[in-house]
Amino acid sequence: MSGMADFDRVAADVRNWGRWGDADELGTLNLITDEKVREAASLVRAGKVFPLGIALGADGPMGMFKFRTNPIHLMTVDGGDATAFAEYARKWTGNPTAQTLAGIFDASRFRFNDDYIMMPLQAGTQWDALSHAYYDGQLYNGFSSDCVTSQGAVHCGIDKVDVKGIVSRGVLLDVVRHRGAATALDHGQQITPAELDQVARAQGVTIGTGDILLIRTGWWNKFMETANPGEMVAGLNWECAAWLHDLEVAAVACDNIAVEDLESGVEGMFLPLHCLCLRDMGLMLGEYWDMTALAADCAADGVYEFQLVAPPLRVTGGVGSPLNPIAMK
Ligand code: UVW
Repeated sequence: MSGMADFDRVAADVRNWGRWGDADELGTLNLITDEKVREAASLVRAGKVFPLGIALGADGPMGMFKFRTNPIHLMTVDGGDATAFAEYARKWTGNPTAQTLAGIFDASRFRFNDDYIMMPLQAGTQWDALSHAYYDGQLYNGFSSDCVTSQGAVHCGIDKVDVKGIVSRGVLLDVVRHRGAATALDHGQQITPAELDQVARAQGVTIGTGDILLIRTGWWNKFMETANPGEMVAGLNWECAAWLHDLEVAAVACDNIAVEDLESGVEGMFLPLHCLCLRDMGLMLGEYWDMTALAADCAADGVYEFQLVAPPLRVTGGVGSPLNPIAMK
């Protein structure tokens, strides 16, 4: 177990504050250059498309943290309304919504359905914005944490990264396959920088500046088997933050709940990798990315690089966003 002095030393080493200017809110996404985007596009060779987003619905993986529920999907107009309201306008008045629907259905053969989704922005496949986690009263680049209020994040919100897309070369590191695990990594043996280097070497893939790294732990596959949102599966240890910094990756995503292992590794600090990546490095974290089909294809053709298109929703002041990232080979 490391102590707070170790954490503070690493935090000082990896801190990117001021590197792209005092007003910067993009963080390591700055490492994605035009050339990187062109390189990523050149990786689409076979025409294969892999959506990485999980289904948004009541059966989702929320449950470990009681402050987050699974998405709630509600219909506001459906086939029942089409039947009920076709006659409504002739019989009843007094409900303007019903009158409007009745007017539409009565006037022509046109029918439609409408719906809502209500969900925490962290309830599915997501990006954590740079304002999602912090410590000591400061966000990435030194912005004061009180700029995030009930009205959203004035600085480092998910809307601030919109200009980047986000598109880059994606690289998958399949730790499940590397360890020969049946479904998911056993909890207890955290993923280390040395192991990630070994996985990359074994897969014959290099990691370059501006890449977005996808690391597979099998958490999602385990959850699909057990429906237990409290599944414990090994994640990245906190020292991976320095490794990500040295490799100059633009962002990192996992198929698990928090990217990092839920057993901290730093006495007195919960989710230290979150703090180092989001707050010190300005590096966004992706969680609950379903890499199953992509990993199977990479294992089959031996190609672990691809174009990754992963734009968040432009939620004004949001501290995260659901998305459906797409890998293309
Ligand atoms: C927290 O940081 C609390 O959660 P997440 O793992 O979703 O980023």
